[in-house]
Amino acid sequence: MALKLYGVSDGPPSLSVRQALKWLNIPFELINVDFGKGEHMTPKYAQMNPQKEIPVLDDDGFFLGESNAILQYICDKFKPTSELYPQDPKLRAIVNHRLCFNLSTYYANISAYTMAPIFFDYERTDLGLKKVKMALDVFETYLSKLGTSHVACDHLTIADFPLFNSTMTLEAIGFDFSKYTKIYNWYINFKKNYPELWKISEDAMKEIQHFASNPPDLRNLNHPIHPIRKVN
Ligand SMILES: N[C@@H](CCC(=O)N[C@@H](CS)C(=O)NCC(=O)O)C(=O)O
Repeated sequence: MALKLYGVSDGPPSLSVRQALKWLNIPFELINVDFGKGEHMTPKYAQMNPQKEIPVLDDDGFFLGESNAILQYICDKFKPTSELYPQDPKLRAIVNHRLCFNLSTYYANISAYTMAPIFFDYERTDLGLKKVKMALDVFETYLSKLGTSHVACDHLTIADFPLFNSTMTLEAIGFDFSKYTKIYNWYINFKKNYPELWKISEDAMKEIQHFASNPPDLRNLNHPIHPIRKVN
């Protein structure tokens, strides 16, 4: 049975998985999950992913959430010799480290500042900005220390995708990160060198920008955590 990916069109974790599947030429069916309608919060969805988060991969009834785990699984299962997820233990460790860094720090800090105030009733705060700058500083340091063209080595790996998509949300809100020269150059080069992968992120960025100017009406979402903005 064809691989299925339950994804949301403007969600960075979903974009990263789509980019890996595209790069690896793995056929899959993309099932759009309507975040605004709370399709990811239904009991049926929770059967697939008890975290009620998007994306979820369905490999013939094997359900996997957490985009990092999905990225690792699709490489291991379908393209085990691909350079996208190297076998060399040290190189693989750096890839895994950068995936963890994105999940725990980079995306966590950046999305709270870029995405959350677009979709929910949050303000951008000075503390939030400090956290973004801290994340950028650390990422800049990692890139400087390695001195490679990509985030883990001198070629594309699965670690590039999530870090790229987190950074894309900064561009989406017009946040100038050009003084982080290593990040900036890596980001620009990704766009230039992988236009078909950038297209996936670019379409999402346009959606995010649309929502930034036209806040979505999520009053029917009944979200268990996030405060819903009042829309006139
Ligand atoms: N750590 C998860 C995060 C996934 C995630 O947060 N996805 C968002 C959409 S971009 C979501 O489903 N949020 C659920 C909610 O806010 O209700 C991953 O990398 O897959």
